[in-house]
This record gives sequence, structure tokens and C-alpha cells, in this order.
Amino acid sequence: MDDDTGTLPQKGNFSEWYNDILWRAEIMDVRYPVKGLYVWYPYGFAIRKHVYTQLRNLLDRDHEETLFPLLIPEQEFMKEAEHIKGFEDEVYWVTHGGTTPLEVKLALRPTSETAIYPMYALWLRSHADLPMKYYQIVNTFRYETKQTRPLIRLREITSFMESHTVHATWDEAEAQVEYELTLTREFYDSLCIPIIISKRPDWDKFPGADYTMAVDAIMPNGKTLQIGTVHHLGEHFSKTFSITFEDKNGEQKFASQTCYGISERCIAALISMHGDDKGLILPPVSAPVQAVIVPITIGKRHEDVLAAAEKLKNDLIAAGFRVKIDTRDMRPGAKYYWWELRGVPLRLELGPRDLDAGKVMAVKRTGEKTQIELATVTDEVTRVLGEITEAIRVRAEVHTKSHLCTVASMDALDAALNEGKVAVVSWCQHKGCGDVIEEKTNASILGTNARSQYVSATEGICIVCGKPGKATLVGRTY
Ligand code: 5CA
Ligand code: ZN
Repeated sequence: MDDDTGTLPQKGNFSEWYNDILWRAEIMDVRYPVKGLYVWYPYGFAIRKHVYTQLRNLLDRDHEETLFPLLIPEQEFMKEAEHIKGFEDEVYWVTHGGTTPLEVKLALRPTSETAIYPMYALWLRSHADLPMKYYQIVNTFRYETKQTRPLIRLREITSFMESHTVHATWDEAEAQVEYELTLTREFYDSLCIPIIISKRPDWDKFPGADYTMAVDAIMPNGKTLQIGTVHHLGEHFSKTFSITFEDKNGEQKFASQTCYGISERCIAALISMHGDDKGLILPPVSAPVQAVIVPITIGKRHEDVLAAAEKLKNDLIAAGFRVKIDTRDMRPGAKYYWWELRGVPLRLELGPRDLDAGKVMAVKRTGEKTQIELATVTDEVTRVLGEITEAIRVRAEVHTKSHLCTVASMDALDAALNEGKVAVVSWCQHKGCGDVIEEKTNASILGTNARSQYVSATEGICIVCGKPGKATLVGRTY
């Protein structure tokens, strides 16, 4: 990309900043000619690879990865009543094979319950087969009617991780929901993204679930983004799809199920949470390039410096770091700008004087320069990358805390939301009062039982009716 296309908008103008960073840092190309479908640039795809490696590693502790077909026959899709109601307006249908109309229409999966569960019914025989914990990472299709946005609201979700588990009892499934939430917490912690977990109100739960636990992040403009959900499906689907097993006493029982989903919204959150006016800031774990070496080769020592930079690169790669060396014929300043825009956590500048002193200048993307010894460079880089991760984490926590507040009246709630905050209020859990809260403030009830170090779950009286209430999060959402 050329340099003469102006500069990145300030992050304070968040939505312009977001749209711009996606192409300037070469993450997504939005010019694909179908609405809601976007193209991963190789650099964006490399970020995705590292982020999803984290997710896979967590899931692989006790789930197994699998792969089901994209197409779902109409009669399977139409079996679970609530599920259909929830998705019927969002489904793409395949109706023809070539010019021949299909006898059975095929749905492009919007999520895969109705693809997976008929097979689970065949696979599950006895209690000895339980629990079953499988996941897949696939593309799914949803004909979204709200405004589409890259990585946030897609019509083709390209990176849908869906986990589907089966258990002998409702309580075991409930424990699994909690377990998936701890995995989610660990996943987002590795990306330095603070999250808030809450139980969605009944009217906002997944179609076909007993209840839905949601994971939200607070974006720079104070809007919340739902970046994951875990659903307790109870026996809704096992009854519909006959997912039964023989228990220890020889009786046939319906299984209890959970499902759990994360999409590339996790990358939208990563970009948005950490970036600044200069561009992306990637936590080292997610960075395609963790350190870039810029040789400063003015004057006679050109060959010496290049050779030392090359050796430095090889030493760091051998130690397991992802490293690039930038020998392009450009001013150093232009190179700095280029790598800063792409969020590379650490820049190593090596010039003749550094070389003579046995040192290299380390510049953190989070600010601060320090000289480090070449003799112990791999240890030093480990330490500095750790400090960068910490700095990123602290900044994100400060942001999240400063966007949360507790309020005790409708007026205070409205004011807090208008200041771009997410508020904790007390709500009696009745739909009537919930509607009043949502309509008067043009916001959404995110949920109750908020579990987060950022929210103190105080009990109080409902801000609408004055009856006893529970701590509830209210925010403007994406
Ligand atoms: N079957 C369940 C769990 S796999 C399911 O589909 N849940 S979901 O509808 O809540 O989706 C899971 C997650 O995917 C959501 O929490 C949200 O973070 C993300 N998501 C949902 N729709 C979109 C979309 N159109 N674009 C990007 N991400 C989406
Ligand atoms: Zn009330």
C-alpha cells in the first residue's frame, strides 16, 4: 500500500478509525461485491491464525475437533420449533442443483445444531459414551438485516467456533456451561481483553436454550460487543432429535446439552481494545511479527550491521520468536511508521554504535525505549515482550473500569449511557420493568449475575418499580 493516502483517523473517532485500520493494516478488504462478506488479507489471516491457535489449544484440553457439512436438509432444520422461529429470517437456502430444482431444500448452516444433532442421535448409545464434547471451526451464514460490519456483523461468518456437548444430566450440562466460561475467560485473558459475563434476560436467549450466558467487551466508544455465548440447551434438542442413552439401570434417558460459540468478533475486540492513534497494538501472543529488526546502515559499516542484524534475527527465530528484518530501501522513520501501524509489539534498532557497544535499542509499541545486551538477547526479548503484554493488559483494564458505573435511578442511567458508559442497575427481573429500562434509555439489558472483577454485584431496589432487584448490566450494544 502506498504512503500517500493520508493518515489514520484518531482513535477518538472510533468508527472511522476502525474502518480505516482494517485496510491500512491489511486485515480485511471490504471491497468484495457481496454485502456482509469480506476478504482476509494475508496479514489479517496471520493474526487470525495465532488467535485461533490459542482458542484451539484451550479447547483441545478436553474437547475434540470435528467437521460437519455446510448444508442442512430442510426437514432437519425445521424440527425444533423455537430454533426455527429464531433463525427463519436469517437463513440462506440452496434450492437448485444446476438448473434442476432440489427435492429437498438445503439450508446454509447459520449454526450447526440441526446438522450435528441427528448424527449425535446415531452416535450416542449408552452412558459410557458420555460426556461428548466436540467442536468445529467453520464458516456459517446469516442473512443479517442490521447494518453489516467487517469482523462484527457478517453474513458469512468465516471463523465460527462452535462447541456442542452432551451430558447425562441437566446439572452436568450446567457445570459444562461454567467450564466453557472459564475457558473463555482464559482465552480473552491471553489476548488481554477484559470481559464481563452475564446471564441474558429470557427474551434475549438463544432460540432453543434453557438459558444463555453471554460474554461482552466494552469497545472504545462505550458500546458493548457480544464476543461469545454459552447456552444450556436442556433437553430441547435431545427430545427433538432423539438423543437418548441407556443409563446404568438400563433405562432410556434424554441427554442434556450445551453449545458454545465464538466468532471473529474476538479479533474485532482485539483490534479495537488495544489500538491507538498510530495503529494496531498486538499482544505478542497474537502478533504475526513479534519483533522487527531495523538495521541502521548509514555510512561505511553497512555490511557489518547487516550481518549482525541477520545473526540477531536467526538467534531470535531459533529461540522461537516470530521475527522479521526490514532491509527495504526506505528511511528508518518510514519503516517505524509502517510496523507501528501493523501493531508489531517490539522494534529492535541496530546501528554501528549499538554494535560496538554490544547492544541493541528496543522500542516497545506501548512506548518506552531501552537498550538491551546482545549477549543475552533472547532472555531480554522474553522479558520485554512480557512487559509489553502487561502494559497492554493494564491499559485495557483501565479502559474497561472507567467505562463502568453503578447508578440508582432512571435519570442517572440515561446520563451514564449518554456519557458512553455501561451501567449496573438494580432490576426486579420482570419483563415490564425491563421494557421500561430499554425503551426509555434506548439501550439493552445485557444481563444479570454479572461475573467480573469490574462489577460489584450489589443488590438493591428495582430502578423502575422499587421492588427488590438484582444487579443488572445495561449498555448500548453493537
Ligand atoms: N449455536 C450457538 C452457539 S455455537 C450460537 O449460534 N450462538 S450465537 O448465535 O450466540 O452465536 C455465537 C457468537 O457468534 C455470538 O455470541 C457472537 O459473538 C457471534 N456472532 C453471532 N452472529 C454473528 C455475525 N453475524 N457476525 C459475527 N459474529 C456473530
Ligand atoms: Zn421492577
